[in-house]
Amino acid sequence: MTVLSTQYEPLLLRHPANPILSSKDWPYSINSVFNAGATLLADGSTLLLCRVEDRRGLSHLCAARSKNGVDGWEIDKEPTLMPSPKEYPEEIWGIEDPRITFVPELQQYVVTYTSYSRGGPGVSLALTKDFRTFERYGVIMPPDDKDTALLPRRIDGYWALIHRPMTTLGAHMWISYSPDLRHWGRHRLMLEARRGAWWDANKIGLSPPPIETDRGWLVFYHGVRHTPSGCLYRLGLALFELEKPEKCLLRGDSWIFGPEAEYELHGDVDDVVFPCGYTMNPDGDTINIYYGAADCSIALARASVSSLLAWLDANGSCERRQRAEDL
Ligand code: BMA
Repeated sequence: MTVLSTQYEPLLLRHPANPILSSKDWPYSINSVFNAGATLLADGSTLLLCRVEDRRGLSHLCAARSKNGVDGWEIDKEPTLMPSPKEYPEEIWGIEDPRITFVPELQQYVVTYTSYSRGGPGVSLALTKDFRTFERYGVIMPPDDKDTALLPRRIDGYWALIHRPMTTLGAHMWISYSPDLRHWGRHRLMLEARRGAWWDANKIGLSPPPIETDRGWLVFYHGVRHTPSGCLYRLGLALFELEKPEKCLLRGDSWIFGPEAEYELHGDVDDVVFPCGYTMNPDGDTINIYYGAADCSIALARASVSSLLAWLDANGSCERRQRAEDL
């Protein structure tokens, strides 16, 4: 049996300037801004690709750039990536929740995002060098599927994509492989939602893209708890094998970050923390996690990768490993 550590110091520290971006900062009229993908640009500045919901209820993506990743944001004057339902009918009800992976082999950023189609949410992919022009590949995973990110390098010669299809098995995390980013196969169940009263029962999904460490891929995932007053979105942690990322090495039992601050508790959707991106500081250990708060604003929390790994060692177990491998 796993013995829970008695350490309760917070692993993710909220930035005092939170929330760092909201609708009042926007150069054009919007309803809300949240769930942003994040990356560092070649000059060391931070780029957020923000999900912006307009006043019709449809979302598009808009880039914001800052030298220090905290303030002084320069926001594109117009939407950066709009849904194009004429060419991509799966984007008819908007595009949402981008994740960004810089891929050294391609010298490009790969953006995966939710395309909201008549059939529900699907996964779309686009490549960009500068977040000004994009090469769209269209839908790569049919509905109902979302919460996707590409790993930054090939595994055994194939690109690897984490995603969350809804199947009769439930809302679990899967990984799929491709030779060319267009054709996907070798689907494997990666991490299952737990059941019953657990904080991550029934529905989980990848949060930011995985962080490559020498011990494995460190993965933040969100768990959705259904309560009589609505859903509670919280974050958990797991570690996967570097050259076989469907293999879970450790999974924390408790959540490590949940809605507590006013801007996380109250908004268009109460009780939501939803990170889609992180950046790494030059020390190679401090990460800046950008998260949507209550579907209304973007907030920032900092964490140390070595502390996250130490927490997993003290609080993680391999309980789910066998089952996921069996399927
Ligand atoms: C999820 C996604 C997120 C959203 C969250 C809370 O299913 O749609 O974009 O932030 O719900 O509403």
